[in-house]
Amino acid sequence: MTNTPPEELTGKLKTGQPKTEAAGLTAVVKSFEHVLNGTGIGRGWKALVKLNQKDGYDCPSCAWPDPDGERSGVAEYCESGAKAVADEVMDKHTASPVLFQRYSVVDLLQKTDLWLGQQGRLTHPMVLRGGATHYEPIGWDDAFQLIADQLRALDSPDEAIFYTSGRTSNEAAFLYQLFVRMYGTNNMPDCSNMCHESTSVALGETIGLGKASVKYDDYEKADVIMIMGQNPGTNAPRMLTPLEQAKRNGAKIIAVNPLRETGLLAFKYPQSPRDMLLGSEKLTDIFLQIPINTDLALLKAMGKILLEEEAKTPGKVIDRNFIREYTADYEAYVQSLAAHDLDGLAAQCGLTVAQIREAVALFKHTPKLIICWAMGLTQHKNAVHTINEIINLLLLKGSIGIEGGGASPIRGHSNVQGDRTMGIYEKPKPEFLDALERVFGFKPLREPGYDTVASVRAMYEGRATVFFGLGGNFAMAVSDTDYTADALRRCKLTVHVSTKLNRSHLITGETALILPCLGRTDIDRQATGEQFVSCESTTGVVAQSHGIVEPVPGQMKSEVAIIAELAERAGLELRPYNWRDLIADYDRIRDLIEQVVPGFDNYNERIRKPGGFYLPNGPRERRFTTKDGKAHFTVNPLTTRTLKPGELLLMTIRSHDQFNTTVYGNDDRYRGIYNERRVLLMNPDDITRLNLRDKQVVNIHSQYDGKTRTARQFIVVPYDIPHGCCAAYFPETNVLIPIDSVAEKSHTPTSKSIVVTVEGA
Ligand SMILES: Nc1nc2c(c(=O)[nH]1)N[C@H]1C(S)=C(S)[C@@H](COP(=O)(O)OP(=O)(O)OC[C@H]3O[C@@H](n4cnc5c(=O)[nH]c(N)nc54)[C@H](O)[C@@H]3O)O[C@H]1N2
Ligand SMILES: Nc1nc2c(c(=O)[nH]1)N[C@H]1C(S)=C(S)[C@@H](COP(=O)(O)OP(=O)(O)OC[C@H]3O[C@@H](n4cnc5c(=O)[nH]c(N)nc54)[C@H](O)[C@@H]3O)O[C@H]1N2
Ligand SMILES: [Mo]
Repeated sequence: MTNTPPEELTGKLKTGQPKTEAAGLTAVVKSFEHVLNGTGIGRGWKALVKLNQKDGYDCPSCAWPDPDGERSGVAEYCESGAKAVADEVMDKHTASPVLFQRYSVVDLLQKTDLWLGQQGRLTHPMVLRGGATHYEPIGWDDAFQLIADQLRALDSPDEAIFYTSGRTSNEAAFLYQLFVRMYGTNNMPDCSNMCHESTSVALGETIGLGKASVKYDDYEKADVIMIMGQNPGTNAPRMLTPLEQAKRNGAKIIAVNPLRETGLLAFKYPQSPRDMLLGSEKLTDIFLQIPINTDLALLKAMGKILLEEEAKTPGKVIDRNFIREYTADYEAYVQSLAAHDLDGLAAQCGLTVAQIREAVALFKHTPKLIICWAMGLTQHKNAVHTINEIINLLLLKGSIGIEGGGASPIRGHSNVQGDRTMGIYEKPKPEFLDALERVFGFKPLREPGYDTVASVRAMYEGRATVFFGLGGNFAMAVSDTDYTADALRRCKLTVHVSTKLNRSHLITGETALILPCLGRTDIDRQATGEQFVSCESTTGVVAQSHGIVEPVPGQMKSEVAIIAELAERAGLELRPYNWRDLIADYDRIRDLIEQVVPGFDNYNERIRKPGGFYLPNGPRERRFTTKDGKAHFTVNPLTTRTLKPGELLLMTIRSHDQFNTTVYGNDDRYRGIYNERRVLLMNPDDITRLNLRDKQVVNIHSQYDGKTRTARQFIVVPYDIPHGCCAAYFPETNVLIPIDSVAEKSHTPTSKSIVVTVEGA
């Protein structure tokens, strides 16, 4: 049986010049096009105008915050947000029982991910019974009973795995982890394990909190913003608004990326008449186009230059008072830098020392430096080290805990950060478990559970036999697609709580269930009336999200209701509460959260204020909750990777027309690629050197521990990318990433550095 999307080419690839500015009118037109393709004008318009408004819903597309204070008066949307909304509100088709009657699971596996998504919202609980070829409808009660029976039949609760994707609300996430811990396991892998886990580990160790230290307003107050390994034009377009504002206030922007991403070059704000008339704002002042995974060398070089400059003009460059009062291990850091020479570091990142000096000159004399980063840094073997090195630089400058400066990881999924705050974590902190024990009177398991990669291994090796996914598309999102698919197929039961059909529903255990749920945009009515939920943005603001469109006809339930009913059916007694009462009124869930999670005092009152509230953040006030209360400099080994002749380093990235594993279309407009996703972006010199041709169809191989993995049928496209590097889209290339190839400490799959060879197909 196939695991991956069909390996057919569309035969329609067109390429053009990459765009030089992001957004503008085309983005507005595209937004409406997407919405109107899936639904009528009334419903579509309603959905768009309520996006990120104070009486509206939190945009499902990314975790970028709203401006501080009130939420925007008019809808602040972007093309990516509009696509995500269109994907959810579509009602021209539904993936109802008729669809599953017409197509067997094997038929559906032959379809592309784009096709699966286009079938519309899931409407009824469906079951695939052992040996059956088709999913068939099942009543909710029977579905819950089936899961409860299976959970009860396990020898140990640790034989079940409970995955979470990052759209789940705080309320649902809290109930989910409570249910799972009452059941008796910490096997709670989440999409964070594949995403910003390296960030959480690095920041936790160095500054005591794995979250951004900046607020939204800091962007407009910064003197220098360095954007590393992130493509905001596609993946966080609303971030371009404060970047543009920062530029107007005189800030300088440094971008570090192997690709000249359009959103980093220039931006035209689609909702500003001024921009539409006067044209785009140039964004990046210095572009450092470095080869994949050489950021560590660059950051070390920057630190070395700062120290040199400080020696020339003592007291003018680094913040000695801050270092003395708030940090530890400075000496070790300084000493470790002495072992490297600038020329060597610069050569490793393909730059001249002069180029790096030019960048450092921008922040030499100001602490108002923000460094942001995303997947370009987190998904490498040495990711934690690279992020540690960002912190070294910020500590040298005293940039943490000041206005206009700080560490700014840009989270991906819209509530991935909130889910962690709510306790979705395979390694829960003892204080969190103590609080659960105090409030709910049960003894939660203290041993850590499986993270994502460990879960796959456990299923593959038969140590876990039930997989439950709250959102997401596990089979496609995780590395080593064939291995992961085999792991899922060895399960007794796989269950997915989902809004839309995806490939994970088709790669099943002996028995499989699809439980359809309401999405962010849907009105959620319960016994006491309409409910709202809450989400946390990348800067730690918790705000409410209120569905605004009528759900499509069907039997969907809210995530909260699904979890609470399942918990009840599993016989878990919630003293002194009652699962049903929690479904009736989500305020009651928020009351419980308030008792367990610090920072949520008067949750129900504060969540009703427009714009929500900031969670406490130690580093923002220079309170570093590490073991000794200090922020830590770290010494991070510099590893160099030498490629053998014929080898390239592959990064797997997102196109402009996808949200993670959800494919909206086959274009990547900003990069000038149309009608095809199976492309391999290569440096023109490498194409010649490897005897390949422009538009040649190739197979890509990765070798790891003596095993060859192959992704078939990709078209070579010459692109402006450093020598030795190449890029292709995920999830199609996840087949190439060995399950064991993970970042040190964080275990994040190394999705951005895979050694590959390429040969004509
Ligand atoms: N429209 C849309 N929005 C999204 C998503 C989506 O799929 N679509 N996904 C959401 C999620 S979950 C996430 S995590 C974020 C992801 O947001 P991004 O992190 O922006 O996503 P990627 O496409 O993985 O892009 C990584 C960027 O890092 C660069 N890069 C790769 N390797 C390196 C390296 O070694 N060094 C440096 N300096 N740069 C490197 C790539 O060229 C690319 O520009 O976006 C969120 N928002
Ligand atoms: N090679 C490679 N692999 C990667 C990455 C990479 O850059 N390269 N990026 C990684 C990253 S950063 C991430 S975050 C993961 C993403 O991994 P996941 O979070 O598992 O994947 P998504 O594609 O976001 O999940 C999409 C599915 O979620 C369901 N869904 C959407 N909205 C809702 C909702 O409101 N409720 C529920 N219950 N379900 C919903 C829909 O059914 C949809 O099909 O992928 C990772 N995988
Ligand atoms: Mo992510």
